[in-house]
Amino acid sequence: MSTTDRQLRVGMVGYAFMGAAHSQAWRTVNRVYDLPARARMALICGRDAGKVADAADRLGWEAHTTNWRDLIARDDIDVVDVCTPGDSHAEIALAALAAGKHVLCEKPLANTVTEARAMAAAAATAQAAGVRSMCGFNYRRVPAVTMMRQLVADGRLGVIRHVRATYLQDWIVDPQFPLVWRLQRDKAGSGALGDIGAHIIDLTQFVTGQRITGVSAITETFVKERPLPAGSSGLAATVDGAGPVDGHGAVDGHGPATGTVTVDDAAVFVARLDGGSLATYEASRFATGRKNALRVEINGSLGTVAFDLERLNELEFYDATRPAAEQGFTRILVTEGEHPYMSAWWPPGHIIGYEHSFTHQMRDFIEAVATGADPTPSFADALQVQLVLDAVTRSAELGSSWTEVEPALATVAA
Ligand code: SOE
Repeated sequence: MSTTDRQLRVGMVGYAFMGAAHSQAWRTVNRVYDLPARARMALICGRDAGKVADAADRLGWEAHTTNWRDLIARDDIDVVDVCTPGDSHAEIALAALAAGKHVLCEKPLANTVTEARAMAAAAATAQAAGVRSMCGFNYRRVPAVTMMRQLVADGRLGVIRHVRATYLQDWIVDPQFPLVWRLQRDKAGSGALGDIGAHIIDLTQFVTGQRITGVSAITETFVKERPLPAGSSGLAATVDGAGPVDGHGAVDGHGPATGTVTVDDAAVFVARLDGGSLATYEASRFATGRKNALRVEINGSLGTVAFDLERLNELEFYDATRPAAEQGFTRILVTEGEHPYMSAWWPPGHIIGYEHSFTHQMRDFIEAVATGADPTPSFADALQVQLVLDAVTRSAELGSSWTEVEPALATVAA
């Protein structure tokens, strides 16, 4: 589709789930959208030479390397796409920005506020030199979510009173699920809170145009010890190839070694937003049966809009301004040409999927970089999400707003 000869040569670090999702988007974006530059999948980087060679072949990258510093040092790389666990986001992104590379960094931006502040500051400095950066909160770019934002911005909901967001998964309900990097604070920063809670924090702020100003939170780690992954070896065990964990008990053939889960399995918090809304958030990896269930409902003085990722082509919309006899939730099928992003895809009614949000993300990134604009969400936007994550963690640790319920008197047995 793209008629331009201008190329953006991309170097991607990481090749697991997000590396695959980003690769699909880099492969597709210029075939679907007519953009002022073409993404070239120049180089993929990963620690394991064999695995990254396989990934290059499978995902469509021209070359591969095991050294991200070499990737950043090359003058034939324009964009660095960071798809690694959170503990390396800052180091890689800071080096890339310093080298004048445009950066797309997966969410959450970092594992700590300190890292996120440094990244946001470096991005601001680089921006002055025309270097662009963006954080990969991809759900903003589901057409129905962008439409939610438009409905709110157009005043169709009136004054926003409630924000209600849940993101529920169940992939670690089995206590025998091993201690992978996402369950280690030093690798992931936090658990469900930063991994999937970050999405609903960003998404609700994006949709409402409001920012969270305060939270009261509780978190829980339901399963506190887990088997080390196969191939781990005692105290120096590596987990999922992501680095050492403090495994307990050497693997000496007498039962599997285990390690301590150092992150939350679930986080629940209430929040106030700066536009006066009250909000509730729930992020859990123990919602048995919920595989990747992100739901958001916004209640306003004039109406309600609701989104369910499992029905991502649809919005539920309640317009309280309609004649009483006609009021009710309508189902908007967000596949018309005038809907966000949809003109490039199929005729109305031909639905799209999860992976399209990444293609939309790359579309907007390429267009911004090629036209000298700043893509969103910026590192500053992502820093604000990190500040919310930090506030939730501190609130849960302090337990300051927690009020015990007076135990009921012993009830008479039924
Ligand atoms: C967690 O399982 C996860 O992969 C998140 O890390 C992604 O951001 C989300 O899009 C899907 O679920």
